[in-house]
Amino acid sequence: MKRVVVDPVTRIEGHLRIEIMVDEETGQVKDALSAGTMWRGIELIVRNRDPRDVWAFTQRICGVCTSIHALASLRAVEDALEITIPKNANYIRNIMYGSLQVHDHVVHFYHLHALDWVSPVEALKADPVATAALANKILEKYGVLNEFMPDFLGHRAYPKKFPKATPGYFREFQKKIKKLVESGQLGIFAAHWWDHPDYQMLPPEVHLIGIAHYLNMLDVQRELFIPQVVFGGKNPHPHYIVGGVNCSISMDDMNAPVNAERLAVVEDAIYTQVESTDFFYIPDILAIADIYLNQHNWFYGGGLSKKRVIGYGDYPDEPYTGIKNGDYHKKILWHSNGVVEDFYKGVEKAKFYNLEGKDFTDPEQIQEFVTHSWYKYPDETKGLHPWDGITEPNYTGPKEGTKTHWKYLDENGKYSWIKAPRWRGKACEVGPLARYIIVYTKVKQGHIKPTWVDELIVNQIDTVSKILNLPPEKWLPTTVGRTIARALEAQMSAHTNLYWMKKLYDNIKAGDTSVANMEKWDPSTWPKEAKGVGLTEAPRGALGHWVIIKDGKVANYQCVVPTTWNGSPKDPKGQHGAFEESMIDTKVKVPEKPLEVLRGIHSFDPCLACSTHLYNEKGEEIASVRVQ
Ligand code: NFE
Ligand code: MG
Repeated sequence: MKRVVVDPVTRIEGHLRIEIMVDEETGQVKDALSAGTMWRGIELIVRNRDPRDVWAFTQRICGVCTSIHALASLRAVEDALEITIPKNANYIRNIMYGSLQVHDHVVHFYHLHALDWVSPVEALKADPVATAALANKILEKYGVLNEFMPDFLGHRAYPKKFPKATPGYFREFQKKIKKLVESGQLGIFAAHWWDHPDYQMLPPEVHLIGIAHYLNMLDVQRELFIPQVVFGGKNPHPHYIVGGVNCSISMDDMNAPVNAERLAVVEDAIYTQVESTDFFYIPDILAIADIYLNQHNWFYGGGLSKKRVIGYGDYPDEPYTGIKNGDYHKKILWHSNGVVEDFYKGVEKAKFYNLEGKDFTDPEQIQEFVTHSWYKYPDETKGLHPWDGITEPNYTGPKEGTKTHWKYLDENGKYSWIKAPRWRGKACEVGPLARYIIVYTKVKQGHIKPTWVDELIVNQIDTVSKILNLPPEKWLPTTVGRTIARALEAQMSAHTNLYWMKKLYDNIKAGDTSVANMEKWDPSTWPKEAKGVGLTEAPRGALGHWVIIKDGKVANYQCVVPTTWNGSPKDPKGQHGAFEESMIDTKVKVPEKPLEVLRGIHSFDPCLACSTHLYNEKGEEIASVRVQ
């Protein structure tokens, strides 16, 4: 057995350490641990504050998915105080949310995950003429999803922005890569295991397509986020307000925050989102996936997604009054709320459990455990529902600077700053893959009358299954499937933004320019005590904020965040979190360079700032290998 430590894992948000125990003969990972190595305590900072301010604090949980914590917080406070936001605010919040999804997913794939699949070194071996021919072939074969993608505005026809692939395009990018490699200073491409045998699994032309698009998307990505800037004033950390949004609308006033001209700018950004996902992200990932799955039989990393996934649902079509009373789930277009078990057995055999309304207030359903986390509970064999949640740090690990510092994680004791959320005591995976599995199961088993968003998702999954010639239960719950699901979700979100734009235009045309409901702004209108829950589907998975308001102030606040679910350590029953399970479901070719495992971890798009909601323990090594 070899024990391999990677600390810190790079190309993620925040500070993550992983340890794997590898059987050297077979390369099978036998056991694995993941640890969040920092802590901040935003949940404590918002205590005793005015609940109308909390969205601005919680948004600082993360510099990546910032606005999603504002959204969850607004929803929690509005749920507690029974505030219904105006139609325009609902559509605008949905566009800001959808834009976050597209931006976050595109940047994750190209800039955090792509180098697990494609290499600049291999890209130099490609012929630009052959690469252009292949890129156009890829677009034809894997771009077929575009045929059923709806365009609710019909304002722009392809290809206005992105020209067909040409040899010149690839030659230019190849020159840039060559300069970097020849200088001996790889810059943004430094410190990767470029000699790993897995990079030989793709032809050089695919590598060049991937790296060229990596560089191209560095430029395009900022355009994807323009809606945040128009509606929220800036990015990161756009502005909101309890009761709605705070960008007033006046179509023909040149100086209004939202007018005809600025909406045209938003619309243009949304079409750029559509083109980036339809013509780059989807074909690129499907081309790589097809080769990995069908030519190399590479089905690793499913882990917990095979056993159990959870989601909360999102995209309220119209304003709702209350989440915990069930109105939110009556209004949503995206029915990813629920739990699905055993999807790997096939969609007919998978087990489905619904989650809505009062399920989120039930103390037995969602709980957090701290048996293996650096926090203190009165009884650590039991979990706590977020309304009863306690955040009391209790670091028991080795001290910085001492000899034993970070030698090994203490798997029998506490070993992470991440708590362990569980559903009815059971470990679950969250994220795009979870959401896609849940919608697919609900529609195919007939649990819901599908909306157009649900149908679109089923159509995407069935089309990809046809292209890959594999049933969903085979390709979805894998590392590759997790990465495909994120791309499909980005494409769905981009096209959904066109739908919200249409609704926004129509509503404004009908004479409604209201953006905020201020009826309950004054705390004297509030009950003495109120409790709320705010739900959303953050880019990395199901996100919930739970608030208790007493005498106009926050009495308790708990965030249960996607990477807290996925990156959780073990619980009292010894169940691993999703990162750990995915590592155990993987084989590595070179134990001291576990690229396959990193690829699996990256496929979750980990965010440690969110999950530990930062005191930085300095690791002593970047990557180290120890033999047991
Ligand atoms: Ni910091 Fe986050 C997302 C949240 S953590 S990125 O998405 O919530 O998983
Ligand atoms: Mg928390």
